[in-house]
Amino acid sequence: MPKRISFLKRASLTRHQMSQKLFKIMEDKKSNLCLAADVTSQAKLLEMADTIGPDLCILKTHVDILEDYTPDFGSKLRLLADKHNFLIFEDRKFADIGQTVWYQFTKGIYHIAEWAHIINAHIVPGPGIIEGLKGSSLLLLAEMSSHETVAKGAYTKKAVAMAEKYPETVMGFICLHSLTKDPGMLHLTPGVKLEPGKDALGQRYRTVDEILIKNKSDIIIVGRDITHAKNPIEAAAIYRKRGWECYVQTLA
Ligand code: 5BU
Repeated sequence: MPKRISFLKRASLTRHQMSQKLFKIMEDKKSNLCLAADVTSQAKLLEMADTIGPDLCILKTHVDILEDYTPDFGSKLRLLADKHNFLIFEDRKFADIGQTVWYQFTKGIYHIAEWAHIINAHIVPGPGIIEGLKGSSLLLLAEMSSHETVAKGAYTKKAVAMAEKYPETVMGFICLHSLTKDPGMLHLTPGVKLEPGKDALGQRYRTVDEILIKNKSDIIIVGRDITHAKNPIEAAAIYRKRGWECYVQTLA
């Protein structure tokens, strides 16, 4: 099986400054764990960011599920990101024409551009969506974890081709497998648990080992198995450790 290049080396193989920063955080913290902090209370989210933050390279948000959102949310989360050295990824999944996604990214209630380090987008609209988000730190949805997703085959290849045209904006992919030989590109995978399985609404879970060793992804995105654990801090530590072991095991 071909071995992987270290995250530290890969930091020097990308022009994207946010990717360089992320590779370095991963190496410094020995973490390829992204927490999907899917809670509906801002206080709870900020508490998790403060307690679990030391184990994370990225904290992923869905800001629009917060029931008590206040405009200082972004600055409070940024303070915790600085304190614990993780990046904030708003999983907004932009999906409209370039002009509209630019408004959605910079305006409205959430002003995502002011606090999120990383965002993501569907490729359905075509390259105009990347043009509209130019200069951001963008992940393209090339594959999804859910049952009977249509993001596969030619669609996934199209995402890779679109990413290659915008190296100054696109950092990599949300995907299930490594998709490109370009070592500067990042691969982040949701739908991860310690045991395979599914939920009641179409989510499919694969194991950490399958995602990182067999499929050669880079970062595991874990939500409910940490947030709903009896002890989320311990659960996060287990995922960080297993994720890092899988990475080290596949190094050249
Ligand atoms: P879970 O609790 O580990 O199932 O949470 C998974 C998270 O990843 C959740 O925030 C989803 O919105 C997100 N996700 C996903 O599950 N599958 C995908 O294909 C994409 C995002 Br894209």
